[in-house]
Amino acid sequence: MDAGGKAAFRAGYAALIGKPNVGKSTLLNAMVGQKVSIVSNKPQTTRRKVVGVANGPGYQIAFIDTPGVHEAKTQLGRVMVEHARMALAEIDAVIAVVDGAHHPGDIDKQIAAIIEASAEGTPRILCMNKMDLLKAEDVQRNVDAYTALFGTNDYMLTAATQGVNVDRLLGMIVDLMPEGEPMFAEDEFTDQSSRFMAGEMVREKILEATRQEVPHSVAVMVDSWTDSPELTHIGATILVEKASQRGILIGKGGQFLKSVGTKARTDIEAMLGRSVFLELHVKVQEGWRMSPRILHELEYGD
Ligand SMILES: Nc1nc2c(ncn2[C@@H]2O[C@H](COP(=O)(O)OP(=O)(O)OP(=O)(O)O)[C@@H](O)[C@H]2O)c(=O)[nH]1
Ligand SMILES: [Mg+2]
Repeated sequence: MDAGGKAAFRAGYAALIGKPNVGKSTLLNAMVGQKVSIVSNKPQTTRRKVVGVANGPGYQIAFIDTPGVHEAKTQLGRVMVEHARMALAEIDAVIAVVDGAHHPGDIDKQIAAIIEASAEGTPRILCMNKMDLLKAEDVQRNVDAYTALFGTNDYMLTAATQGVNVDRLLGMIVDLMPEGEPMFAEDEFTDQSSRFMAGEMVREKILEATRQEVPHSVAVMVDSWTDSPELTHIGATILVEKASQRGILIGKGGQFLKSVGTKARTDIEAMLGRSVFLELHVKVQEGWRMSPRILHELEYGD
């Protein structure tokens, strides 16, 4: 409170960290109030740090979405886990996001250790997401296990897809933010370029429609962007690792690629607020996940 009794503005950074597929990006989008980070039912959807800004009465929180922490087997995987670790530096709150419907496993223990090592002393909140899948008889057992593991009694059960308890979680996070001025302008809701987001929207549509190794083998590179008075022409190359994957992505008579293109174009048009012509090509680039140069070009590197 200031001398006039008015609560001071709160502003700060909060990082979401957890296993792949627990719902970190879904939560981020729900708290920001718009689609910032892509979501899919495949693990390892998010591949780099993504900032999404939530503005509300008396506060601004810059949320940092991170790639799911996993046992990395490729250079891409190592870079992703490093992004998650780096996101814990110089923040005001750590939000450990878990799949509340399942008991903690080895990776959760590793994540607790990473938080301990990289964000010691930073306030932490446990978010037990997917509560819609949590059986009543498991609630106490899982709450006890996760709060003990992450060393906090501050937890919230959420169902991010339905928006359940997201406001309450947000309220807990606001309370942890220091007093300060907003860091971002009102209309600045992410640190990602429109170009990067357009590529992500294409990748999201591919993740939704493919299985097994294919989602992990796909990357999207936006290689041309031309604004004309009527529309924006975007050219993007979809990288895959094998000729067979190229076949899957093109599909019979080009149908698969056409369908991905149509869905992604709709999202990109909504983001840009103008008509888009989206031109997609599929290219085989063996071993791109091991190439620091290509990872850098894809903006996944440092
Ligand atoms: N049933 C249920 N599903 C959810 C909930 N929150 C997210 N999901 C789903 O879980 C899947 C993963 O969501 P994401 O937000 O992409 O998960 P993530 O933690 O960002 O995953 P990575 O980026 O791979 O680390 C998607 O299919 C979501 O729709 C929830 O509360 N309940
Ligand atoms: Mg994600």
